[in-house]
Amino acid sequence: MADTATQVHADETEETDALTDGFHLVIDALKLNDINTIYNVPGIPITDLGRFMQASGMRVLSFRHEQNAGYAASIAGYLTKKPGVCMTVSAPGFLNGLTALAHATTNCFPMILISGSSEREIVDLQQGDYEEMDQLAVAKPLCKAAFRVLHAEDIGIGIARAIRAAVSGRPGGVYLDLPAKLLGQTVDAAKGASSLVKVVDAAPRQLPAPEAVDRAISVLKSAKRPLIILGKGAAYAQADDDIRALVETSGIPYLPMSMAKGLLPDTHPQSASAARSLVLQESDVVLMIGARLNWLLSHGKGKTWGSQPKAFVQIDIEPREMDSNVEIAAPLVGDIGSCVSALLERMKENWTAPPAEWVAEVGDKVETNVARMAPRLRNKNVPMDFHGALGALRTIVKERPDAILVNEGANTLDFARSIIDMYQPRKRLDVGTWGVMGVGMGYAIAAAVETGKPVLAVEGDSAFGFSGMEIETICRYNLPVCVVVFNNGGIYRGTDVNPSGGSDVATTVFVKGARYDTMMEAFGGVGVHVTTSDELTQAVNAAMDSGKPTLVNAVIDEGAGTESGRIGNLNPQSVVAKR
Ligand code: ADP
Ligand code: TZD
Ligand code: MG
Repeated sequence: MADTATQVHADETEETDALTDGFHLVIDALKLNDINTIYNVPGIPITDLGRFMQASGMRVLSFRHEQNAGYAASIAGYLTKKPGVCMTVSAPGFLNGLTALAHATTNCFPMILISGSSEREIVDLQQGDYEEMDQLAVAKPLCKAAFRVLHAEDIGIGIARAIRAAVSGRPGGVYLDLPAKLLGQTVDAAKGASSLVKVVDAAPRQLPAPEAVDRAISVLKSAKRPLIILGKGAAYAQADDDIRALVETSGIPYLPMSMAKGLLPDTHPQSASAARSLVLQESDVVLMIGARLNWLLSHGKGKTWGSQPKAFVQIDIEPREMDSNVEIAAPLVGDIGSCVSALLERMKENWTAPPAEWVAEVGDKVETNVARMAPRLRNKNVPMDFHGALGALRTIVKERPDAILVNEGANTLDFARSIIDMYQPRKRLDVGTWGVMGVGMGYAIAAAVETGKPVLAVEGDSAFGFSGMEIETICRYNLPVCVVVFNNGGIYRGTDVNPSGGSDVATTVFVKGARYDTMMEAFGGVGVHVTTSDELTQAVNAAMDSGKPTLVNAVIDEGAGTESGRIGNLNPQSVVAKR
């Protein structure tokens, strides 16, 4: 009897040894492609998938809300040029992750959202399955590509397609639908192994056409007042040395978009950041590198760009970006690394620096504006205003240039962007193309996880609220993140009053005297309450030295901000209300 039992058991083991399943094929396919970190929220049908991933040595970080896991994945993609992966449950979890997927697509970050889904047969007949939703159809308009895998043998191909779609050409978000049934499907192990695909050259170089390079060089040479604009595409491309060499060889003043700050140090003599209005208005030829002429650049026209006619040279991997808002005189379509090195080669042969009067005019303006700002940054007002508080943080970032700065809010964002100088590429992570609130804690977590560097998250009190619960995640994984909440008691300001005279507070106002620092303490992190810029400096330095999860509640003057920060002009106006 005993012998028979042993025999049966041995046969069974042999049989399962020869099998693999959907769970394990997903893991093997990701690992084969060097994807080893997953940002997720567990639940049916992906709980075991997460467990098996962790057991297989992958890093699986669990969040409190899928949107934050999704933002983490999106910025992991930006920082690493590999797709960041967010994993969610079906319908509601999927929808929670979808905002981040759309955000990744909008910002050109490579990301894959993997969601479990319910029984196809029931979903398609709309018979009311657990978390029923036709997720593939919902995802499609919001991402670059969307795939569903129905057979375990196709998992390798499905994941390969998702990776290639996310990182090739203009990067973006990809949705991958994995029905519950797929995960449990078994396949012969050898057959399963041979179905996996290692993606070769996932983001191939795209060389610019020689005649396009000639055209770009000739337009640049015609300039009397040239300008270079660096966007976050340039930072993403990781062609840092060549971009710096191009700027320096050309001698042209440059303007970094917010996430391109630090590609060259903001203190670089050619930086025109402090003379933004002047260079946009007065330039005659503008070389755009990985930046779009969208709302952030006033669509390349109108008052911001002055009356001076412009000729644009634009480097972008996406051909359809050309002429999207204004005529592009010299489109240079290709990957930034290849395009920049092609221009650089030609400049090394023969190049004349831009006219000295232009360079001097820009330099003088920068100097005047920097000098004008300096005393405001040293102010010791109590309560702190944005300048005093950010002046303190500016010094900290100068002393710790390899720390990563995460930044969101309205005034907290706009003032920090112009006040805090960045010194290294890809160190400033912010609200991006949509100006979205809620990226803060997801970004901070992924930045710490992907780079191992300390993170300073400078957050408006409203902005922080969108992802605030993730401070538990920060404490759970003991990440070196210091969150500074700029607590001005509301959205833009804490001083609005309810115009009806009713007992509700105004729509933009929060609880007075809120103590966000005590939230951090609830999870075992360090909470500090500060009211002066010296206390702020001390608290942040201590956090950065210790690497302990810290939240600094920085009290900011309730009345210091302005409506919508710097973009109040985008608010529609009511003629009727003004009558
Ligand atoms: P910003 O907001 O900083 O102005 P955008 O997000 O508007 O930047 O623009 C980034 C641009 O960079 C996009 O048009 C995108 O197609 C492009 N891009 C991203 N990666 C690359 C790359 N490796 N090579 C060329 N262009 C790229
Ligand atoms: N919801 C989302 C997802 N994104 C948004 N951008 C907004 C709402 C609208 N919004 C802004 O554009 S800024 C902001 C909101 C709600 C918050 C500003 O308040 P804050 O910053 O406390 O974060 P300041 O320093 O008080 O201006
Ligand atoms: Mg606020």
